[in-house]
Amino acid sequence: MRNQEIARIFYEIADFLEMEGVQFKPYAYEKAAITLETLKKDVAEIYKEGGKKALEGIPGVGKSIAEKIEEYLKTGKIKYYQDLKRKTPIKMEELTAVEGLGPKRAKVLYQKLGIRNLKDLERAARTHKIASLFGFDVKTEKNILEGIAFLKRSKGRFLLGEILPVVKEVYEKLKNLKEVKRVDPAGSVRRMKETIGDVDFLVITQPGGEEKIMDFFTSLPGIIKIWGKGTTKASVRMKEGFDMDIRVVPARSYGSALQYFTGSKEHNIATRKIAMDKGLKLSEYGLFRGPKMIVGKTEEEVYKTLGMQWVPPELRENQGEIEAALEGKLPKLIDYRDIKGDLHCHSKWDGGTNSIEEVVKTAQEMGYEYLGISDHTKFLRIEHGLDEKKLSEQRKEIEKLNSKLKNFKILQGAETNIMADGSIDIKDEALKKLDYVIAGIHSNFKMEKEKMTERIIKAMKNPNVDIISHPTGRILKRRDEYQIDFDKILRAAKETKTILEINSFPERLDLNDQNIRRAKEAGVKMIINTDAHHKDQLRYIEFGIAQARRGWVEKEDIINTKPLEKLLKFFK
Ligand code: DGT
Ligand code: CA
Ligand code: CA
Repeated sequence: MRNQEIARIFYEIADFLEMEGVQFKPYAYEKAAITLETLKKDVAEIYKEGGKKALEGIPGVGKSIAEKIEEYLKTGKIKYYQDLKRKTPIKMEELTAVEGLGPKRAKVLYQKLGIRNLKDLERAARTHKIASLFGFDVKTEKNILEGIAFLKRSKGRFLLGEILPVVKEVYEKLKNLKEVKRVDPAGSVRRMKETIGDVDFLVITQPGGEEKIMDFFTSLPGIIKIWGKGTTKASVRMKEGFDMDIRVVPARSYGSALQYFTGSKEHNIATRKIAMDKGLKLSEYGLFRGPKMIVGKTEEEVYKTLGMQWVPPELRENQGEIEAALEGKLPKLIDYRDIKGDLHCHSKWDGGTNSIEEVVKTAQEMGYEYLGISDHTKFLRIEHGLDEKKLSEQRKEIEKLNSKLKNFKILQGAETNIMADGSIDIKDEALKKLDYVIAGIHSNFKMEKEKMTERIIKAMKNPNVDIISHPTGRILKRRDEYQIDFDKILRAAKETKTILEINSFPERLDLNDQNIRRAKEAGVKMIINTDAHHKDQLRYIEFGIAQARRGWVEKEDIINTKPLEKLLKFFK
């Protein structure tokens, strides 16, 4: 798939254009990038089948952008992009990865201080060259250094959302190979951890199939380096920057190998100790008594022989699951098919890509029973936020669509803004008319802990606010949580019957697994939403459900596992 590469370039073009102060065009490139990122079909394929015209048929792709895609597919380059880069030779992606540093500021830093990359930026900030520039101050300098430190901490890890699509593609290819009897992704991918270091595949082969599998794996498209290739093991680097390992293991050891390579290391140490206490030895080769192998073929029999329940991979972090499994008290986790609808989706009304009708169609294809449209509201002017009047116009469209739908209901919500003082940017009378109200923080992220906590609690006390979106504000690899007293937030959520969101967007996953578990223990209800800005992003729900499972959540804890009528009862 070339889609991701091209999307990345388009995001960068958007940044370069924004830097130049160009109007509208950056937005067009960004939109095309989002579409490409979520497109299930390979653009190269689309082009091969229908040429440039077919490319123009992709939503958000006009004539000029289609030409750029064509050029890239033919030559591997886009001249327009090369020219932009030549004009301002900075590492745009690297610099704008620093929280709070946008393209415009990057340009100023380049022009005034010659800053081209992260290294230059760090040096300039450390030697206090930035604070004295017009439009910057000591605080921005401090923020830049904090942003850089944050990037360094998360370096070398990749978002589950970036990795999983590649893993699924490779998995399908391996599965279809006639030499492959069974294949599974193991490691942190199987545990659905929010970020991934590397990908680990395990395979059982048909007799004599090892060589074929090694050859196939090391010649997958997208490989830029082969670290090693043996008879049963291989390791490669993908163009996206992450590594993939594969191991062929014998069928009789497959269960114990899968258990071992799924990890986590901490979970394994604990299971090995349990084996030892029983006079057994657990390894990737099997569960042994002395030299004799007792079991090893399946994970289930390995856990059973250890006197434990089989542990869902998402729980394997040695965070209490060992004890629970020994007592037969593991939670009955929410299932990947339990969600009945998504209540956080944006539409064309606030500048999203798709019409309400289009998003609804995807929701129906996913087997949902309802969908909530929750566009941004007026404070977010850059996001074309809706005001009271627009909301009531939107209501009419939704009612009209609903009258035509069978066995499906569109709800009207809104993702309103929690202002610095905790008030909401839409009048109460207008909020009352909505089916439900989401409130989230989209500004003033850096507030003192106490003030930030009070700000969110005040929003929860608003009798119209039902859901707090992305409650802690963290952005993976970019921004830490806001300073908040989460226990206090949980108590207030419980008291005010406010629902906390598990936002499924790969960069957010907010609440994260640990906060989800705390919320569950506090008896706070949650909702798993996607925050989709494009219809295909409704599929991100998988990542939110994975986090919920990692947070020990059961079906009962999540309100959008309920049918519509029961769901509505949770709103104030
Ligand atoms: P990652 O790749 O950093 O996201 O995390 P994992 O969990 O996939 O770790 P990785 O790829 O280093 O190893 C895969 C699994 O192999 C790991 O989850 C548990 C097992 N493993 C690796 N090293 C050790 C070890 O030193 N001791 C034990 N008991 N298990 C290990
Ligand atoms: Ca791994
Ligand atoms: Ca590995």
